[in-house]
Amino acid sequence: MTQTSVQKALWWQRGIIYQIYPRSFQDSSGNGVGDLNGVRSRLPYLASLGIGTVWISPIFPSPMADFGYDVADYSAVDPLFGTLEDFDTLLSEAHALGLKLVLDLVPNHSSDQNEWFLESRSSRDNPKRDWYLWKDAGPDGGPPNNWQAWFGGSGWEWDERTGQYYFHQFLKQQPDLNWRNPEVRAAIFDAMRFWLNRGVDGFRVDVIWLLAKDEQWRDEPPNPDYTEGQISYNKLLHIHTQHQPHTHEYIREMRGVLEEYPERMMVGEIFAPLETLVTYYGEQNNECHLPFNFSLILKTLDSYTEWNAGTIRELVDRYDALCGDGWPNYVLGNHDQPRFKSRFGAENARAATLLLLTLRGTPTFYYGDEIGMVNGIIPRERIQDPFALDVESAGRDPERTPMQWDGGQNAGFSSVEPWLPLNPDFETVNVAAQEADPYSDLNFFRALTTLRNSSEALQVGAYRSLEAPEEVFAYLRGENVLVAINFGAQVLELDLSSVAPSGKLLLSTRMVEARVLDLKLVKLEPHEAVIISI
Ligand code: TEU
Repeated sequence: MTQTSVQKALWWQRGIIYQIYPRSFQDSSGNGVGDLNGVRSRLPYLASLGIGTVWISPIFPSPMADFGYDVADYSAVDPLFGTLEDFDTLLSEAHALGLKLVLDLVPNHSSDQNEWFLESRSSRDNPKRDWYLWKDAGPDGGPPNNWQAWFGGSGWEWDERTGQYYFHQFLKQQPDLNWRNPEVRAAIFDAMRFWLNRGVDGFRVDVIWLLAKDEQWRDEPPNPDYTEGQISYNKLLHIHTQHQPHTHEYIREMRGVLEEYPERMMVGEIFAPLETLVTYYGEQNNECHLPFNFSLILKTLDSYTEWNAGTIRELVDRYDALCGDGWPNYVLGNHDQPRFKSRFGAENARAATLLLLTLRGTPTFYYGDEIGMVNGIIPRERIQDPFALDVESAGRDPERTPMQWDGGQNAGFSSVEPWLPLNPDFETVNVAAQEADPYSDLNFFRALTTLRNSSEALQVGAYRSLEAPEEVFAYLRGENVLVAINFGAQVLELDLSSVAPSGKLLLSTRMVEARVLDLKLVKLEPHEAVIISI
């Protein structure tokens, strides 16, 4: 790989991305749902974290069937979140603090209440009919083929009035746009320009790998590896609805829109094996700046990656090599996945954070993880996520509970009962309590970002893993930073003297004093991770 100097590195290569789920960050209007002015009031906190970029999940007008991932108007702000003016103020204040701001673009599907779809479904000869995927019934009068929706059941919905089916990969309230139609692409590109012209720094692009569909509408074959208990969507192999060749073409066009502006970026949401994932950089690095790498979360779509030194080393080694000239990136959590502290175990949370922030590439961090938020507990009657209702699981609400600002009423999130229940641990796990404690998770996170932001090796240095005992993952960044993580519950003594005779401990998950270390005998406590300069 070509070593980038820190001066040459772009903001999205250097800076940490922090994801805000706007419904759950800070309510300023007193309705129990977070909003833009709420985010704005927390800008000083965001700046204090040492992050570089804030990504906000969708804020556009939406019936909220999928909480904003069903967009009714791509060029406006939902009144629930505020006004366009609120947005502009937030953006300029964020910029003044040196923070970049990235929005969530949802181009694969719109809301069924979007004007475009209302027109499209109004008659078969409406000029926007072809903006969505309409098909006649199959020979038996049923759906045109066996394509499924992620959230359960057939992906086809019958439209009584016009006597055809339309396709939706998610909820039936989220009809898929027809990306083959150049007018659709132009409309989405105009929406991008609408935000770029206001000064937005880029987009996280929702399900970018699903944009194109098989032009022959062929049935998908059964998945021989399907087992009972997986989501029903996994019964088929999605060879005709995922990773279609035209998708790359559409992404290149989208990239072209970003290139009309200086230094804008897109990060694409893609679930794929690493070998496929890296194809989304584009052959000439002309597709996604960052194709989201979810491998620290998911092994396959239905199984989580375990907190195991060998597993993680193997995937980091493979991924780092596969990236070639593309810039790597890592994610530990988001609004669709259980909190990593719950997945990996509380005892491993700091080590996982240290891992994320010391690997080569851009880290994406989810709001609340810096104070150690865990999955919330959602009583059946308070479930909000439509995915949970469809698949009879806990769904995604547990990772969407309100940010825990203090131990007072509604955790400082809102003056009224929040839209999702607070995690009961908020009285002890909250920002205010952790501000006051120099050894808190929050201050550990800050120490880590401070170190990363001042270290050329951690920001842009090459990555090389080192031979180490089974329970340890150890690697070098650049020439002079060494990271070692104890994945196990035993005290370990490591010999790291092959890289240097001695070093200086810069940071430990235990937040002990910096000190000189003899690398012939480095002692790691259970679950401890360390950063050493050599
Ligand atoms: O997610 C796509 C996706 O694949 C996830 O929905 C995932 O399958 C699911 O959450 C189970 O883990 C994106 C958004 O991130 C998600 O919030 C939206 O619901 C979805 O697209 C539709 O827009």
